[in-house]
Amino acid sequence: MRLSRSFLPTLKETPADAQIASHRLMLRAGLVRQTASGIYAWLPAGLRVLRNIETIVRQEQNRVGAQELLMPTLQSADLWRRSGRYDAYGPEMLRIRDRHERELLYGPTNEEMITDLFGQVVKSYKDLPKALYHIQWKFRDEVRPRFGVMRGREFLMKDAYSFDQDYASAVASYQRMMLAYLRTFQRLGVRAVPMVADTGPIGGELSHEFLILAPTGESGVFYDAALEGQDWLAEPVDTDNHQALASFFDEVTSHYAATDEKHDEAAWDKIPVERRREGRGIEVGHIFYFGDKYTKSMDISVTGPDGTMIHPEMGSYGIGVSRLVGAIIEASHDDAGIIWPESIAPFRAVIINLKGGDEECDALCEKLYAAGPDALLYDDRKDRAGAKFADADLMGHPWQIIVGPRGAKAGLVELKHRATGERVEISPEEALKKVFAV
Ligand code: 5CA
Repeated sequence: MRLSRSFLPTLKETPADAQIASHRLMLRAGLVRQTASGIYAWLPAGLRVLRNIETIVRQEQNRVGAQELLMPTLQSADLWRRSGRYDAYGPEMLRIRDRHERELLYGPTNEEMITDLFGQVVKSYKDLPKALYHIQWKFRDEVRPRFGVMRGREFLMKDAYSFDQDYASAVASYQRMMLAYLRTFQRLGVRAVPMVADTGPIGGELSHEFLILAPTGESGVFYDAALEGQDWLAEPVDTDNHQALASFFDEVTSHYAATDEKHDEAAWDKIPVERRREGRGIEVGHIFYFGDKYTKSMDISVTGPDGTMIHPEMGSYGIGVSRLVGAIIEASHDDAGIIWPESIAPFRAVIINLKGGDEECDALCEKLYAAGPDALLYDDRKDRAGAKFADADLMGHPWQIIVGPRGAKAGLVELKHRATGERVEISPEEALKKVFAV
């Protein structure tokens, strides 16, 4: 994309109402604009980040056998009356009436709808297990929407739901999702630590939250350093093997990790001092096992192995896709701007033309731009070099390909790495190869 023709409105000034770095940077880098309290429009660069996150989330969900579908944002109140949650959910639920005075709501989550859909289709234990997910906008009328997309009212969530014939199989589904989450967050370029959690309005007895460490996080976190540095991508776990899943799960959960709500001083004191890690964290994912809470209350059953009817055991598994954009920036930025992990950057590189109008600079930039893929941005604006550098740092592209008159004469460009600040002078072909041949 050419910056001169794009809709990527960067701001020099710091927006007055944004309290934390990620919110300021998301506005300044032109990723989002607020349209109403806690509701945001995603501008082209922001949307590219969301889509990149979705792709990784999707691949890792598919990898553990979850199937994607798409449920609507609007749901009928009657569906929620069946589980008893319509009245219990409280003022966070946005309730709507249509022209026939029928009661609807904007979905804050989808346990009821997926349970109903499941019940319409699956009639026997032989069709279990099943795991289904979608990536859809949710609405929760938060009392205090704040920190931009981090605590919005409308937000994008990946929510998955598992159905199993018994406890052992349901626990394996839960463990499979935990692995998928650890792999997902690692691929997104961040460390998210799973911590024992409360279940809140979703209910159930087993639950973990995944927290990204950042000083502005809403929760205090305490964890054992043994949880750092584990490589979930390099160590494949056979997710069809309950034994292998259980030992993976036991390994992860054997190390202490808790938010302030669940913190246990006695257990903490037993961890060697040099391994204690304390800080703040942002919740980017939350997984729940709640047995037959919904299948029972909504009267959904399937034929069991001995011919009697059973209520399948369920779990639900959320990832805050739009919140992740803010959380990742919170964990990865400096004074100059965003430092995108390569896997989700809206653009992988920007070509910075230091002297627009110079025949050799223009020709070299055009040649580079024509040879690059869609993820190559070209700053062809008639601006000063300083302004282009500042915008490139602000927008956080992992690589900057800098083209100046001296280099252009010699057939060379400067390649700058945003995260480390390292610069090398190389040929345009080598620069493209280095940036895009991953
Ligand atoms: N049904 C379950 C799991 S599918 C559920 O709704 N879980 S949740 O309430 O924990 O939400 C899942 C994730 O959505 C959270 O971990 C968080 O990352 C994200 N989220 C929740 N509320 C908001 C909000 N107001 N703004 C942005 N993201 C949010």
